[in-house]
Amino acid sequence: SLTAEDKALVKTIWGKLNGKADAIGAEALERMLIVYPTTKAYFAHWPDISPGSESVRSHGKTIMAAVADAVGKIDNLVDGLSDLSELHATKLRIDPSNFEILSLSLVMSLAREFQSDFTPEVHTAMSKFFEAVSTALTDKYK
Ligand code: ZNH
Repeated sequence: SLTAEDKALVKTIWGKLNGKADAIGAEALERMLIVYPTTKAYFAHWPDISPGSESVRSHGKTIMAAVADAVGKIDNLVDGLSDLSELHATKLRIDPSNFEILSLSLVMSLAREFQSDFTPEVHTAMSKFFEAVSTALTDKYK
């Protein structure tokens, strides 16, 4: 699980995003939809699912706002994300294996943004954080 050092690194990286969060969220979403095409089925109701589309950019922003919120709740993710878990489990019915896929895409996009600042320690902290977020999001699945 996340150590105090991991949590500090996650908060530091998030603090350095400086307005780039939305673009990184959109890129991660584009990567997910292209690299793991089965994920496209969940977004079939969007008018345009292609990279750079309004839907993709807007949802990238939504995801990153939720992740920012999760950073603030890093000490209690299961309780903090319970409504979002409920939504994904019952209304959206997202197969939980997809959380890992989006996490990988987010780590990839963050690594591209941070380049040499994305050290193995930061990589570890971010991976563990997204794993904890994913675990919290699956909490309401029965
Ligand atoms: Zn999800 C939605 C978050 C993952 C799919 N999402 C959503 C939202 C949010 C989120 C915030 C909104 C809600 C409302 O509106 O209320 N997600 C999230 C997060 C994550 C996720 C944080 C992790 C990290 N998702 C996911 C995945 C998938 C999904 C993996 C698949 C693949 N979501 C989804 C959908 C939706 C959502 C489909 C809806 C959208 C629309 O419709 O537009």
